[in-house]
Amino acid sequence: MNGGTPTGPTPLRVGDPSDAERAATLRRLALTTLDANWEHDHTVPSRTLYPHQWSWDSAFIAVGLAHVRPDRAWRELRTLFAAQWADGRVPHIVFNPALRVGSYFPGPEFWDSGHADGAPPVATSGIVQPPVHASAAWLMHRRAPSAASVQALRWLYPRLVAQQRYLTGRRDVGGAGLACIVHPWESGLDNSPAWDDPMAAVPADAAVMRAYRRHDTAHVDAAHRPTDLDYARYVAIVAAYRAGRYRDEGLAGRQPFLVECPLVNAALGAAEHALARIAAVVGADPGPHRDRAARITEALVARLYDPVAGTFRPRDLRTDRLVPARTVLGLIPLILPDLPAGQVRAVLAEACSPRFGLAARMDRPLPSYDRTAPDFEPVRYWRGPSWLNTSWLLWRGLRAHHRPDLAAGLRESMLAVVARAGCHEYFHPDTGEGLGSPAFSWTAALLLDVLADG
Ligand code: 2M8
Repeated sequence: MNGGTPTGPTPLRVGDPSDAERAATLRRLALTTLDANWEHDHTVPSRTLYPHQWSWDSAFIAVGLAHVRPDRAWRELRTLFAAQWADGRVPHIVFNPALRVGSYFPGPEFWDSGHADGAPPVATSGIVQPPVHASAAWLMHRRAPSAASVQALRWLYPRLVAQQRYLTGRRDVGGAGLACIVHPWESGLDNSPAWDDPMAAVPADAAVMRAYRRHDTAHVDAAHRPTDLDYARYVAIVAAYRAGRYRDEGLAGRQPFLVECPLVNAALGAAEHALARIAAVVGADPGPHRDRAARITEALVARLYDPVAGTFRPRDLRTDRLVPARTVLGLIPLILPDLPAGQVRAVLAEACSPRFGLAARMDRPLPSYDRTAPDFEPVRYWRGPSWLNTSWLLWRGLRAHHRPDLAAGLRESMLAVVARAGCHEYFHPDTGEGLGSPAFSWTAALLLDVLADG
């Protein structure tokens, strides 16, 4: 696979007579993909590249499964939260013990969670991912409320609360009520240009990777993935955290990468809004969740909004500066229903600028990075390609802030790109060519959610 000749996607328009047919075809494709990736009690993101269970993937997958396989949707979340640590952290990977050693790098032997206090019996990683699970659980229940969904919410509620407590407590390194991430993997946007500056401070040498075997580049063109130097730094950060047995006391003195991410913190605030709704269903008090939601939104605006650029940016806690890159991360705070009007306007202007090209009729899918930047890379993972999950989050934000015109444009671009290329992991932001895994679960799942809105 390579960058490909720009042939350009030919999006079908809403109202086209073949719309219903296209929707039916896409639904079948999505279901086949999700069924093929189901693994006894969870869904793998991809059979080849990611053969274990991933945290935020499972939340997106559960949202889609709720439309077609509700039992499996709740099971997906139960399996993930059964691996929650005693301190409330939800690990970003839950390893499948049945897989052979070496089926993914870095695997359970590298993370060595067994020696950490409060880790579950099953092997996991020691870091987290964006807390999109409470919002997912609320959407799932709202989609098909039943005795079973209420029961599932009752089981999940204290666990979701513990997840929030972990992130706003032990991870509040900046002291302002936001969660700090200690690894780019925690953002989910591994090699985003947002991390270039903070990562440059992580001492590492690409040659370190000669001691390990990467598996990703056996399945996907190396030009579409993070570099060996990126991986050397990923490994160095995990090694530092692992050396402290993944304890969070004194993080500022021990960890080389400490950042407040707009996506992670927007998800954190949205989770409190969702928990307020869930609390009302399970007989708990929604009030404290509403208060926490308001505080998170306030802190997010105070610390991560850049009034000069008119977008949100991650804050590097090592330098106390906002990072310069303008990435899709900056648009995601739109998912907060209580985002102030000024920031809503600014984010919409940023999204509709030539940098991201959001429009009521889009000619190209939403990129993960400013497409006018000189270092925009259309095929390299999170440094340019279009991803369904970030588009879906923005789509939800547009609906929450009453922009049906833009939401419809984005929805159509998501459908068109999958109709043309299939359930790929990511897509060329100009041609729509499919990149990465060709049978990727969250693409399939979020497609189902988007289709249900038709
Ligand atoms: C990617 O990240 C993993 C590490 O966690 C990897 O590159 O091996 C990211 O796209 C992340 O957001 C995603 O959750 C994961 C599994 O799909 O893959």
